[in-house]
Amino acid sequence: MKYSIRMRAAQGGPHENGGHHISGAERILAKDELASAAGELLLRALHHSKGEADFIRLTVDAISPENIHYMPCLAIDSTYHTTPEETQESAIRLLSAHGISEKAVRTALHTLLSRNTTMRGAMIIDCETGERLDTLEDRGIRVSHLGFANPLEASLQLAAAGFTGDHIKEALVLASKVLAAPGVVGELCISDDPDYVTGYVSYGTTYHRLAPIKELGNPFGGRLFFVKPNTDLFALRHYLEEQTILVKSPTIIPTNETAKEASQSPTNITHATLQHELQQELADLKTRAVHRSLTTYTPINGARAQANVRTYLMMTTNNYLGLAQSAALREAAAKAIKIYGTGSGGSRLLSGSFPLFQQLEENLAQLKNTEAALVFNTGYMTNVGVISALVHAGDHIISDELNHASIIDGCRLSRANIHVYQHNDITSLIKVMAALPPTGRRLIITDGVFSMDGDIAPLPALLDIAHQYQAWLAVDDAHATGVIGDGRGTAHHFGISNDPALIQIGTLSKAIGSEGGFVCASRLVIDYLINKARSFIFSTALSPADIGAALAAVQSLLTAKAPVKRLQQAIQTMTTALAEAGILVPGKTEAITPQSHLVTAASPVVGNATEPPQVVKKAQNFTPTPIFPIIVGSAERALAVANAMKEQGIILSAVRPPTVPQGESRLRLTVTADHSEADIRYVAQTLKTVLTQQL
Ligand code: WAQ
Ligand code: MG
Repeated sequence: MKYSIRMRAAQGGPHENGGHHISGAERILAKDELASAAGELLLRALHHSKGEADFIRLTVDAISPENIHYMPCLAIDSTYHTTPEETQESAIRLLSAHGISEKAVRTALHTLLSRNTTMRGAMIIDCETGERLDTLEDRGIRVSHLGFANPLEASLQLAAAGFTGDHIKEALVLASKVLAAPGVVGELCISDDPDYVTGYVSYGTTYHRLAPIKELGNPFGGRLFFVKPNTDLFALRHYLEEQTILVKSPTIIPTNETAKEASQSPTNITHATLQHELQQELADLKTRAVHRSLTTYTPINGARAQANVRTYLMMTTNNYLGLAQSAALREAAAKAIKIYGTGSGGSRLLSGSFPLFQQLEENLAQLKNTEAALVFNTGYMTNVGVISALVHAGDHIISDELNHASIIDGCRLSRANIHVYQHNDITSLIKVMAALPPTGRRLIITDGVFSMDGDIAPLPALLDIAHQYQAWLAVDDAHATGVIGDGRGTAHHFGISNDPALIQIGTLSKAIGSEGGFVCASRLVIDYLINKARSFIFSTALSPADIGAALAAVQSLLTAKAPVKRLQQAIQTMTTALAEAGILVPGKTEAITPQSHLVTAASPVVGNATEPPQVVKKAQNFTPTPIFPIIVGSAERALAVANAMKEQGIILSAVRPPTVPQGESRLRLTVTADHSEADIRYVAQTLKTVLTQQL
């Protein structure tokens, strides 16, 4: 639990009775920091440069963690001048370069400077006209409920950069909160302390200190909050006065001087040594058989591709329904190009949101049974954007140990605390949840179908836990959409209906046969992501061809069941064929022999000369996904088997560390709706032969 402690001090009795305002301050602190803060605030009121307070009111109230929002701190920049006039001109230039009209700044600054009473709060100013919009007279808007998330850390960071004292600390927090307010585009502040002549303007992500902004000894100050026309003043005031905001510790940008010094500092890494280092690292990857390179394939359909005039069976695509080469999607993409052109030309929030987006998002929401959906440019960007928007420093992500790299990267980018639980292990998850501290948002995240193992997350149990521990549950259905649950994904597979705690992520690039990613959730969460997900906000929108094709695919998933049925049939056929070939695949096949517990997945059972062939059958824990992990052990062996298969006209991938753990290198074999029974039997038989040779 956090506590807000506020101090208001005046001379000549309380403010309400005409007392003269001396000082006000607020901290948000842990319980054991309250007593010393109270002492410090009292001292401030009793020894103030504006006089000794004879009225001091201290207020303390508890704030429950779910009502606290966290946000980043503005970056500090500084400019110094010789006279207040120069400084004020500099303030006008800075603000008018950042979305506020010059006239507005001049007008408002004039209003502020020509007052001869001090305001206790800020004026709200129209950023186009300079007109004052609030009607709160001398009181103005009083920003409160704010502080640093970690006051000690913030003080130390600031001190390390040469910034000390309460003025900058309090102003930086206030400015960070104000600039994040709905409608606010900038701020100007002049201290009312007669001996404090440093003020600031803020805009974008910058807190720009300016001195001297007034003459020494001048007891008048004030704040101007510039807002866009038509800003909802009621909502703005509520946010500024009521919403608790904790600001993360600042990262200090170097001033012009220190930046110059840094660029001239000597380095022991020259371009020549750098080149040598890179070559060494690549050579090292090759010796460990984990070097990667690109091969060009010309796709034919979901089952075949050409390379160097040879046609291969493609057993490693995520084009699970073969839609990427279907006539219907080609036509839909071509039609979209004819109508809307080849590029979107801007981010979704600017000019890039052509009409097909809305249709696609409505259809995606319908597919996943949610209120709303939002399309991103890739699945990777969806995970990174959604995670880093929903949780921040001080929050908690609880993540399955085998989650996809894009989830891991999203977790890191969010700066939230990351707690990893054992793969699909509910007991392990509960242990993590029970040990979480009471503060911070909570996000449990899992792949729906795991990309390397093909197994399915136990979503109903995960959702129960999410509810029990007040967490969101995000499921990444990259390999589940178009595949399980009638093609609707993991939630539908388990019969889970629309649930406000559930966030469904997916991709348009795999079974959907196009390009892009998406998230389906409540209208509220989607609106939040539109405003907060940086990978969404700062990307140019996908092109008409991508969206046209995706829309056709999603519409067909909503109506036609045939492609998903064909895929499910291919999964069954491959499972039977691999069992008949005596090949063990976790989640797909298992040995019937009494010693089955001795058979490890790393030594696939195939009929070879020294051991009697074992009987293999469909696994009891069979999972209906198109991913068949054939675990072969070392990276070298995985590569050797993949190369031998390629000679036989079959492409599958050798998946090696770091994608999978050491010693679990595997062949990742996938089937699609386009693979015929004959294709599948040929693959299983060839695999048996090759594995026997390689044993
Ligand atoms: N909410 C809105 N306005 C406020 C608030 C508040 N909580 N507190 C003060 N103001 C207004 C009010 O009109 C005051 O007269 C004016 O701002 C100045 O307040 O990098 O000390 O607390 O070192 O005196 C800038 C630091 C210090 C620059 C500003 O403001 C730096 C300062 P003060
Ligand atoms: Mg002051």
